[in-house]
Amino acid sequence: MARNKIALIGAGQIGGTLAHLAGLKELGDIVLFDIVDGVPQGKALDLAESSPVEGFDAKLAGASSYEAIAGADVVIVTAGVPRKPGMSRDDLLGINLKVMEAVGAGIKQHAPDAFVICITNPLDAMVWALQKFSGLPASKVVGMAGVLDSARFRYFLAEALGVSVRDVHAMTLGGHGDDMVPLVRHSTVGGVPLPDLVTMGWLTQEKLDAIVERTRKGGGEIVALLKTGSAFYAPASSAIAMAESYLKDQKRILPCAAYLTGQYGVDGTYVGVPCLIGANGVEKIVEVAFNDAEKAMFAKSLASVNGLIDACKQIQPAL
Ligand code: TXD
Repeated sequence: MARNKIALIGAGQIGGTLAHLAGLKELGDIVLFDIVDGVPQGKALDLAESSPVEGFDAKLAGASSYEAIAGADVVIVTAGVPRKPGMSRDDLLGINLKVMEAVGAGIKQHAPDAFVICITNPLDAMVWALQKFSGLPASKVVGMAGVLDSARFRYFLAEALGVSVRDVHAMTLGGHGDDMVPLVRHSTVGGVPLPDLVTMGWLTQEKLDAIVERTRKGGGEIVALLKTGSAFYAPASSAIAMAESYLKDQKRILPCAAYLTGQYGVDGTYVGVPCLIGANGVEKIVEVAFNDAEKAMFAKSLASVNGLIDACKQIQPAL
């Protein structure tokens, strides 16, 4: 059986890390595409030269033309400009919307059967625009944010409690912004919900509140430390988990920005919700029962996403 093909649009910090992980995990042959000539070719060659040492078989190629992504099974999009210190995700909107238009056209023409994962910020608006520009079915176009935000939440909890990250399950839904929705009641350590851990004295309410707040601001914390650019290792790992669930039909339930058609009382918007990812793309959207406080947080986050989508429509009335 022929190997799968993974096309990475954008060969920057995340794109390069995606290629590295996809190679190490032998997910398929890899094409790195970027508008900056030389960078995708250089990264592809460097990674290919690591393959004999690491012991993985994959063809790696760099490209500056969309023909190279032809027939891709998975396309992961990081093309665009990342945040700089002091810059909000929304500042990126105008620049990256134009990038999505070009990328959407490239995917439509050369990889219309692919499962497309968008990472470019502002995430929820960019994945919405990419689906429109590409014309692919909404079940095949998802955004990566929830896996990353949940991973940050999980890591902070594991660190605070001194337990393995493997035993911490946590979920962050809503838009990928500072008003994202970390779901405390639905997150567990060793199967025990977080509020019960507070009752049991494992964690104080203050510490839990601080972790929730740190999770919301997790992206900014890294931006402030790095000073140039934003997080890339954990974002790449997160998108690879989504790609792997699709390619191997794992049917994992992962929080992704997905197109809602009535679920959660929302229609026609992309926002972070738990999705079952299998060979058909988003096969199911899980509707978590919210209490009033969670409903209010989700509504606030959704309003921010809708604001960004409206801003896209202003810039591009055709959308
Ligand atoms: O959770 C999440 N979704 C995110 C999103 C977490 C972290 C970072 N997030 C966003 O991902 C970030 O705000 C950016 O919008 C993207 C990519 O981040 P990365 O750190 O990889 O940015 P780089 O290193 O600047 O890489 C972007 C590449 C760069 O090489 C550009 O030359 C290229 O994109 N680029 C393009 N490639 C193809 N086509 C076009 N038009 C294009 N424009 C720029």
